[in-house]
Amino acid sequence: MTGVPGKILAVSGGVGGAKLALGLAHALDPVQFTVIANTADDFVHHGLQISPDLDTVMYTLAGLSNQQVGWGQEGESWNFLDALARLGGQDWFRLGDRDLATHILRSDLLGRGATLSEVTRKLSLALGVSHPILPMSDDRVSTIVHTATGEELAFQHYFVRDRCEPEVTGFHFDGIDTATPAPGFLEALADDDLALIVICPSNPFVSVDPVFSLPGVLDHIIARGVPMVAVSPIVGGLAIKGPAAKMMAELGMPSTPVSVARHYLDGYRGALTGFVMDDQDRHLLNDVEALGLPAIVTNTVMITLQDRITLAKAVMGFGINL
Ligand code: FO1
Repeated sequence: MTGVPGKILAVSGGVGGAKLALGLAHALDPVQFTVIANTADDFVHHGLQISPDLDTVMYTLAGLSNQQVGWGQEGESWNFLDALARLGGQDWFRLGDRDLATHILRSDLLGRGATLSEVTRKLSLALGVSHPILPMSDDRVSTIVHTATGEELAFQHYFVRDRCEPEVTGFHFDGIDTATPAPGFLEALADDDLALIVICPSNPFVSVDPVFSLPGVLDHIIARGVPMVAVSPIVGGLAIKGPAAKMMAELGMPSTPVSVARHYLDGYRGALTGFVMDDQDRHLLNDVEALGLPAIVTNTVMITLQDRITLAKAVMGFGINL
């Protein structure tokens, strides 16, 4: 389906974001749709440059992603990790044999002077992904998680090694003040044909906030006045996947779509113009609209590919007309 006048830019991080990105990719031509992926989850592990949210959206659009957990590749083998553990190496971050090729090639190319954007383009084209996937920045930005014990954790240590168990008190994004949006990101925002920005159902704090904290991004969006719609990652008081609801509770927020809407409204200087929430939260629609935010209720729980495509079309139909 195109039928959509203009271009769509989606901001995605994590598994939930990639699901909607896939629905949008099925509904839009490659010239119409670009994904901006969070890179503040990135880290160096075993000497390898690992970009989980870029890989999750790349594998998902390539049809290669593990359907059970959403990250890594389908049909993986684990010989590398087993051999590494036998040698006494760290095996808490599970790198499959096929996935390892991505990290090795990315690390090799980056080490020889390529930018993250150039590497992402090479890898995604090699995997047959025709819709452009851009890192939010080619500069290193690292989410640091502040915990109740006072310890500050690198994101993957919090998320994977410590299984999201530490109590969160806040975050900061190391490197954000000097990071610049990746080539193509600001150009996409300046494109006269840009009709809509979609914030996918990703973790607001650690997947979405880093992207909009990049210097210049919100300024460009506000100057353009382009519609921007967010899909709630919280359904019925829970995150479909990941620690968003737990983080909200620890930050003193009710884990509801209303809190997500308020977080984006307060944080993004009025750039948010619409909100999409699940049927299960229909009773909260008035609370969101009372914030002055137009909202719709639809099915946002994406089990099947058709769910992804249907949600994508609902988001576009709503957002385009804001
Ligand atoms: N998430 C986990 O919970 N456990 C893992 O062992 C794990 C390994 C992994 C390997 C490659 C990759 O691209 C992602 C991986 N993830 C894993 C997900 C990763 O932690 C992402 O940061 C989350 O998806 C949140 O964005």
